[in-house]
Amino acid sequence: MDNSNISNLNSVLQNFSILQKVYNFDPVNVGLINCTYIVLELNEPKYILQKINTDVFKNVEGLMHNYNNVAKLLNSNSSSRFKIYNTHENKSFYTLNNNCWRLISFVKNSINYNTTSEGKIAFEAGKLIGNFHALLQNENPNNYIETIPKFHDLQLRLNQFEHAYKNASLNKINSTKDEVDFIHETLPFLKQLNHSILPKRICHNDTKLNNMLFSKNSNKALCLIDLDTVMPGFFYYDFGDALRTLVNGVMEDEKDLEKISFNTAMFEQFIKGIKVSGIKITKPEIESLQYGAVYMPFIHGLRALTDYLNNNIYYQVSYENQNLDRCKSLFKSAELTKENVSYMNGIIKKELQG
Ligand code: GN1
Ligand code: MG
Repeated sequence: MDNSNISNLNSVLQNFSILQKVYNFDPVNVGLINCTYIVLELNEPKYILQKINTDVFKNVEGLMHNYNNVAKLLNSNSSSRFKIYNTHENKSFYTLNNNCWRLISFVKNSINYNTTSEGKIAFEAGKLIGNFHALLQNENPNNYIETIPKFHDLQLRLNQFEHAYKNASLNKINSTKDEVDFIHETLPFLKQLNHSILPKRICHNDTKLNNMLFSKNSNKALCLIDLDTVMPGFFYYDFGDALRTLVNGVMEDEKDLEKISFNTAMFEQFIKGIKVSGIKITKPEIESLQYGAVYMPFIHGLRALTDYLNNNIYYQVSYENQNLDRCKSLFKSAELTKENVSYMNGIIKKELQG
């Protein structure tokens, strides 16, 4: 990072109530929306500084309202606390030229993973998702703001896809024939779910593996990070989003589709982790889990495809066709998961419907 960037980031930090000194920064490049930096004090990670993408998160007040609500609850019940630092004006974010910045503490001795094949991590991840929902199960969804309306709504994402498809270049349309076929083949399965019998819960809505922190020493799950999309939703969102990143064994833009798997051992560990957590889910919720396992890689693939057709206006990409690669890989995950629906149902019934 060059000196002028370091100096700009230090000027941002001067607006927060922390010890004023010259810090160093380590950019985190895995997020697709916000810009994230680890703030280093003498090479030790001390804070996480983030520039919130206000094109995506238009209501930052609402986002921080949800964020603070959940952080308060989580911090009162977990050993791995993280602190949100306020500005000198006692606000939870700092605004400069239409940019909003947020500062939180770095959780000590923590590590996160982009992929894993360790059963213990899948088990811990299941426990973490279950515990997160157990803590939030009495929250009133009306006290939370839907900062991105219909974030995981199938019909909204289909409408956005169709709009992009109509306006896309012939080249792009020709390069996405297999993906479009896959959408049509999978929709009848996805449209089966009856949402009217599912309770609305406060969900994290972005529970991929690299949003979970584990202890560096013991690999025990510590906490979920990236609370930006905490909003009302359905349990199967968080279930399916975590599961996809535990069973497929690859990053979501993996080009070699042969490497993508549905790892049943990881699936079983994840379910066992949910079972031992404190969460109580209803029978219709249990029945929605196999659906969520397919739905989440599908919906992310669909959104990536839409952004590819729109010439990458939403996600940050590091090369031109990255969104198409993400779509292909996520659709492959959805396809393999769908082939395992009866298998998943057997395990889910045995473990969770006692
Ligand atoms: C985005 O920026 P990041 O990685 O936290 C996206 C999620 C996707 C994810 C794909 C607000 O999250 O829905 O799952 O990319 N967040 C938003 O890895 O669109
Ligand atoms: Mg996120």
